[in-house]
Amino acid sequence: MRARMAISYSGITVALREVILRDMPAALLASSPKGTVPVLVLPDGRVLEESRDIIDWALGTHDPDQWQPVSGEALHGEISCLVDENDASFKKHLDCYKYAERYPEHSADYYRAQGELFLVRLEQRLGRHAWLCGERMSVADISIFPFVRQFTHVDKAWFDRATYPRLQAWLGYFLQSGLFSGVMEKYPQWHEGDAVTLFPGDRAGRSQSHEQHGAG
Ligand SMILES: N[C@@H](CCC(=O)N[C@@H](CS)C(=O)NCC(=O)O)C(=O)O
Repeated sequence: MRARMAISYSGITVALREVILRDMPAALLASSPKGTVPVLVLPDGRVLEESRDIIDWALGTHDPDQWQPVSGEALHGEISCLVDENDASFKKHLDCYKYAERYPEHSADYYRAQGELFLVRLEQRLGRHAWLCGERMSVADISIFPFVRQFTHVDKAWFDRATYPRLQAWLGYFLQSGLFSGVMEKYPQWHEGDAVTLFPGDRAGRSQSHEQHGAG
């Protein structure tokens, strides 16, 4: 989701190949044997296999609202650290909480409490400034939002009752945004020989076109 949000925001059009994870197409595995999505194949043959690399590439191509601070700024390091923490520990707790039956060493409540340590930090950050890393939206907000969304969806009633007013408002902003609804559109599974599907939508006049494999 975050790679698609960054591509959509940057105004680049890619050829989208929707993948069902249990039915990985040979073409995807030929480009990226590690068999995860998203994968972006660039016209020069480079293959980006991590969503963060795709985001960096998209913002490096066009970043109209400067989501990515200039390299070398202290903010750059702060954003990287926060997203690293999201991708490592918070994502691990999210997976355990979401699929608690697969991790019977602890209860779902335990995993939720572990994940909440990160939510508390996000809430505190939003108390200090309007967005996670400052007064403007940054790549940190975009990179972390999909995971917070998943976490809160495990037990939405719980999250609605919980006292994270700023995080709830922050999440609500994204859920109502055109950026989010634009990436939630469903696409049919891609098969070899299919006509090209453009993402995001068919935009006349776009000149850049790359190939992206993604799961919905
Ligand atoms: N580090 C990767 C993680 C991507 C990831 O976990 N993708 C999931 C789908 S959202 C996947 O491909 N899972 C298939 C698998 O691990 O077998 C990234 O952010 O690009």
